[in-house]
Amino acid sequence: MRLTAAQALVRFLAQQYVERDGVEHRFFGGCFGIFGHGNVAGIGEALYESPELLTYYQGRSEQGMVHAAVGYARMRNRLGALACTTSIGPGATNMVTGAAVATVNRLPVLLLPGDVFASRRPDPVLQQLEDPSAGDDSVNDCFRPVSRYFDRIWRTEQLMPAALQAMRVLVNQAETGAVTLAFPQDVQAEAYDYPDDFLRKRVWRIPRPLPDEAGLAEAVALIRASRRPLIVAGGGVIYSEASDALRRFCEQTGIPVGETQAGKGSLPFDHPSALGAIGVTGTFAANRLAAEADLVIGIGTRWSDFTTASKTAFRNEGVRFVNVNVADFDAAKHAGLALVGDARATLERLAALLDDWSVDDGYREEAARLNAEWDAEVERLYTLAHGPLPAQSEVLGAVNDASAPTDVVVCAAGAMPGDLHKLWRTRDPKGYHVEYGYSCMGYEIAGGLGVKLAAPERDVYVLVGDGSYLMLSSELVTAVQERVKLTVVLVDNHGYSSIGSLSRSLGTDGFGTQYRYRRDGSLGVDSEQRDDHLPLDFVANASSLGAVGVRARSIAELREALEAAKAEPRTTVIVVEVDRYEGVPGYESWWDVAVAEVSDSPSVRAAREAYEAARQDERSFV
Ligand SMILES: Cc1ncc(C[n+]2csc(CCOP(=O)(O)OP(=O)(O)O)c2C)c(N)n1
Ligand SMILES: [Mg+2]
Repeated sequence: MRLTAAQALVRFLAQQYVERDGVEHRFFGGCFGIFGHGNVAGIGEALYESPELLTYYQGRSEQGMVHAAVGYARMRNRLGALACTTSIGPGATNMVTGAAVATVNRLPVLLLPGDVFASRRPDPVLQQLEDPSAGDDSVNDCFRPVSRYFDRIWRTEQLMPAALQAMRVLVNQAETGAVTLAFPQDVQAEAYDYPDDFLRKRVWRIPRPLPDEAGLAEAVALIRASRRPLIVAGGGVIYSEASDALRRFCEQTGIPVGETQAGKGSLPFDHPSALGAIGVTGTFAANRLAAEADLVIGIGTRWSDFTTASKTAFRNEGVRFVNVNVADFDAAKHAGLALVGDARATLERLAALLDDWSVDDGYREEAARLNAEWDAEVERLYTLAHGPLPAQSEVLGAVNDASAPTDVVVCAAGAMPGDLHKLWRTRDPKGYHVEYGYSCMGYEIAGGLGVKLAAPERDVYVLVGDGSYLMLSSELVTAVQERVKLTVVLVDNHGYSSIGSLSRSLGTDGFGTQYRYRRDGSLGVDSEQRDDHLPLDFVANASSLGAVGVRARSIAELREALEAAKAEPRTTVIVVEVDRYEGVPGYESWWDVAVAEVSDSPSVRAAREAYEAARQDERSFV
């Protein structure tokens, strides 16, 4: 079929399907795009000519489009994705941050940045970077380290192998992440006779690989020999739809579970084996059992420093790790016994091999008791009745109360991810969506849009700080345009409160973290009581973008506004001011943030001393 390369790509994408457990879906749910000279007449023309092939979504910012695609892919458990097309130059590089979000979180997105003329005829074109020493460099080379696969389509026929490689990586549960096909604008528009074979329907089967029997036998022996084993459930449990298998495994063996950010929701919050969040933002329940665990079974986790409390969480002298992971890269971490395989299939196999074994009753009861004690702490923080401004934890409590079990809470950066990790009562494996692999400010609203596009039947609650909102809230307009309803709760604490409290703990007094006017040459520090916050009106801002803007002056007003938002078909932004200094404490955990080794400031010197002492507890696990 004689098609332009762009037309062929769009036809190809529309014909890609995935199948897991006998259920088949189309892989691409559409294509986000912002047009410029680098794609308007290529991919833009192809989408215009055949709108039935791929739904076109118009973005506000290229970064926001990729966030939406990331949210979509995560909500679809990596079995669905969106493509993103941009012009060349700034439109393209605006996607680099989004690419990193996708790749760090191991979520599939297909990026199609336009690129400079392959022919080089009109060089330098508008927005072209000229490298005097390399004619084949363009700004799109920035995508290489943040993509799991990168190619540039120099020739029309080269589209075919590139598109097939792109699909191989996108659907590969171990490899997936951002896939970038840089697409020179002249090649997009050039025609070629594409064979029918390239354009036929293609179904990619998503396997559930099992670790080898010898590895399983070794793991079973380690589990049988352990007295205080602990599971750390990561995002892989959710993506593999392994939460039921995990619950059965825990009920059978009595092994309790701590959850990472991506793994939160692996067990419902009130399950007796659920210890909740683990690590820096963990509960005392999980962190106490982690400290004593003699065997740690990581399932689908990449062992970030937040999960391991910078390698201080696991203090038992002889602790060993067993890592169930579809990616051998992650399975090998912490010198663990690597069980390379799918989470669900591996859990089912382990359950069969351990059907006569369980932890002792005392340990089982200890976990259940800790679960109940932790929930009492959640209740306390949900109902602090702090004044005059409420505490953030009360806001989370109100949103948790207002939301249905299958609704989704979305967040990414600031103080809320940690508080949500600790306090959110998760009742459904897909109910908790905090992007904490890259913790990218500005993900919240755009990511929430992607979640809602993937799961229109669920209500989506986006929790966003004032800082994140100011960084990237423009996809609100896309939500309005698509009549996609989000309920956004904007927590206003006049700046970067999370970094403010981190700064105070490291001796630098919240410097540079408040939204204030400059006075006497300075923006001030936290110990200086000033009341000259910037005159930001987020209610007016949200309303001006077409959302319903509402101010809540108390928790009671917030509850009313949340109820009103349920009945409202449009996107609502509820703005609530909280007490910046009333944070949720940490629970028996530590995070390694490097402190200045020399400083004129006595508070920094004191922080450095404490830092050096705390670092003594860091372990290497090699
Ligand atoms: C894009 C990006 N820039 C910087 C950071 C570092 N950072 C983490 S939280 C934070 C402040 C966030 O402010 P806000 O959204 O108001 O949340 P709060 O800390 O007040 O809860 C910053 C600057 C980040 N995570 N992402
Ligand atoms: Mg803030």
